[in-house]
Amino acid sequence: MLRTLDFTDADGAYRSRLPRPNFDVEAAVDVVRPIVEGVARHGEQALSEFSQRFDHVVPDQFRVPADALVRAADDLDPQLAEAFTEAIRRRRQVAKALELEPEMPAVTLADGARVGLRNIPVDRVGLYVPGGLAPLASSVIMNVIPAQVAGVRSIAVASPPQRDFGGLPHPNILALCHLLGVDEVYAVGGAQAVAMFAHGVEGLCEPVSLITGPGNIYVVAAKRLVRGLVGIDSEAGPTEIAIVADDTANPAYVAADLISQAEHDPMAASVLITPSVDLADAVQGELATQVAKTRHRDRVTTALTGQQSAIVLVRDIDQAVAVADAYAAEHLEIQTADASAVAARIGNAGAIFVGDFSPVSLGDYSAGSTHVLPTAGCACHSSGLTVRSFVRTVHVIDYSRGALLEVADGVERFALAEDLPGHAAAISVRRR
Ligand code: HSO
Ligand code: ZN
Repeated sequence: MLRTLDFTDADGAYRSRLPRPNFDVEAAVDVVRPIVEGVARHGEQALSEFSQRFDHVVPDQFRVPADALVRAADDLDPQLAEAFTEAIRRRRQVAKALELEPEMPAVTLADGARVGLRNIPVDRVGLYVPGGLAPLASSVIMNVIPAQVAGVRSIAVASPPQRDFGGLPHPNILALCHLLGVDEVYAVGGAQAVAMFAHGVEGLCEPVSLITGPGNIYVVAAKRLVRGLVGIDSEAGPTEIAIVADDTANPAYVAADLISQAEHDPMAASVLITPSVDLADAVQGELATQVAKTRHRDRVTTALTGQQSAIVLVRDIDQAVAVADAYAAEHLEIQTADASAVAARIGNAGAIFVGDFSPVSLGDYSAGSTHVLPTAGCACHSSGLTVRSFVRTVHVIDYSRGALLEVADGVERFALAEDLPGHAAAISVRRR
């Protein structure tokens, strides 16, 4: 089912030889520009028009009423509510224990010369939760918790109105907002939601400073358009999984995990990197059996047979690590002998899932880690969404007169070397 790429004779230049989906954000930017401008100019009237056109329903009110949030939480199946609560608890524990940077004391460079760092949370953020092929309620947890732990004062959530739910976002999304204590929720989807957050809509929604959260190509394109006016998290493309596995791996696990991410999107990428031809054959066999039984077999098949998915045959685990680093997967699983040691050698990945019992599906919901992760190779320069994503680090410079005079000659010389005498004067005026 997966095509095979034989890298056993290849040395380097892996990145350009590895498959990627065709995801043309620039083309989508032209499509969303009138939507973003429409919302910026005409506010709610434009939201109604685009809701009708893209979501085929116009909510009675774009702001979800408080009682709808409470009702959604009350109506939750108790066992699902328990699963939500446990996922929240674990994600919050990791965010507080590992991602919240303690404020360090300022450094004293000389008598009276101090430089410190202050972590200041972004004041107001807009979090987008997709509807689309499957409304991803878990994304509420992954966006809201790091923002809350960072200390963001004002959090707004937007998710597309659903015709089947009377123009409200999916009830699980509303229930999770309520469980997390978020009461500013909008039934607004896609590029319109990004525009609403970035520009604000009079009488409805104040503009935000930062927009995060995954979405389809139009959401990504809209974020690219408003970037600068507001901050955005990294641009998320179709989801991807890479698995480094050897002949100790269980082919049924490997196949199930490849299918799990292919289930998201016909453009999703599933890549197996292995030195074992036997494992590759066994995984192909498992895929044939498991795909036939899976509910979303059409889009899974499209994703697995697409040019973006493959089995990459390598010489050994060393080469597997090099290829995995070149791919810089959003999700990288290691199913090999001594998986921790192999994982420790990985330089580029959004998240690393170690061993047979840490599948990506666990991380999607309840591992405690984030599932908002860099795609398309961006893991070589970007991180997933954590508390840090919601904090700015501000240098605080506090010098006395004496401490300034100690470096004054150097600063003035430096400024004159850049032909900026005004800069030098701002020092020399303090000599008198
Ligand atoms: N695997 C997706 C996140 C997700 N999966 C949400 C299920 N629900 C991108 O990391
Ligand atoms: Zn997933």
